[in-house]
Amino acid sequence: MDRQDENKVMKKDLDANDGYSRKKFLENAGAALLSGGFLAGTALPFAANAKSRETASGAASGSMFSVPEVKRVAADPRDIPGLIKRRTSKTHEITLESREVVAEIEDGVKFTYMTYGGQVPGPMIRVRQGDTVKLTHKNLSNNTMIHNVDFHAVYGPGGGAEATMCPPGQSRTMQFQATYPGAFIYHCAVPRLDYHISSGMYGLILVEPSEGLPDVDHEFYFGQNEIYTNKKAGQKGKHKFDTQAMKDEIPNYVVINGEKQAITDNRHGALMVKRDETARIYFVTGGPNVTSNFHPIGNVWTKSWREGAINSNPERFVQTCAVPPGSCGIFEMDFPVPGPIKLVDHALSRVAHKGALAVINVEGKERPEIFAANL
Ligand SMILES: [Cu+2]
Repeated sequence: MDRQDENKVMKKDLDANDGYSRKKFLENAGAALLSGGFLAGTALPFAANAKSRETASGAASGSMFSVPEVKRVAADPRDIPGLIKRRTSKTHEITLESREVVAEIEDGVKFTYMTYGGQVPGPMIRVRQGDTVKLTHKNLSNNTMIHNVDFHAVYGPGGGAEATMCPPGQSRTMQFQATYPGAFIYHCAVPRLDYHISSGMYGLILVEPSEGLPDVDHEFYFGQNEIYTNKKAGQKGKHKFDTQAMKDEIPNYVVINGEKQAITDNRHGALMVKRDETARIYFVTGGPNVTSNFHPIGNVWTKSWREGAINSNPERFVQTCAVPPGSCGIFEMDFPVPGPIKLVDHALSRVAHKGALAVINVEGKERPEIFAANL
């Protein structure tokens, strides 16, 4: 693998400094967004927050705010930092940007996503057990809401939620040591956290064991969340978030990497591997409410670390692994025969009707002693 053993600086091209100050934001979006509840860590009345959000959304359609429209929020499963070969500790300086963007869930269906780094799931962060992370959360100035980050890899209040909370146009920095290994979710944890996570604000941090991980031919990164919108799945136009549907836990989309069938030939393209290669998959379920039953159709998880608990012995030859909201899984696969492998949530209505599908195409010669068709 030629990928670098470093986390990229997770700041992309969008220029945060559009001259829109926090003061203006407060004047226009309503100071309720920052009322004592948030920063004091007590529960903010949801009604008050919802009101301020409506104000903010209203402003978003005017000239003051410009939540940008982007072509894609689906994270590229291959776009992750490479294996850590280093056997000493280091300090990482990592910036996570909160970005609100409008994008399509499927063709013709627009939705206002909330993301880290403009992608769902957010950028995969990779460190070694014992490393220190200086983490800056930057809330872009053209966003409409307050955001933060709660890392399950952190010993500390709220996983850093309070320490990273800030309104649009501001950033905050915290530092933590990654003391225990595994794959862990990070997610937004403001009072309406379910709404923010459903809209895309979650990702995965991998803390490699201090001795490292074995080489594989490919590593892929996926995240699952469910989306609740106010129109039928597939109905063209702009969909708004449906809070009641979320409370009832009845999503109209369940997606892997943010969009319906994002990583398939129907949308951004399937992944390609060669016969006899190996792959390791890092999987995070954002939820906020729905457990993934992660299964590779036409294959099996040769090794499965439930909950991403990489220091445990893996289970072998697991068909379907539950990955609950707020957790992760690490899986390894072999590809002994050619053909498509469909990665699904095996609660299959979510595949047939709601979008939970990704595809790995295996290229190579048939191996009829293992599988033969048309006999
Ligand atoms: Cu948020």
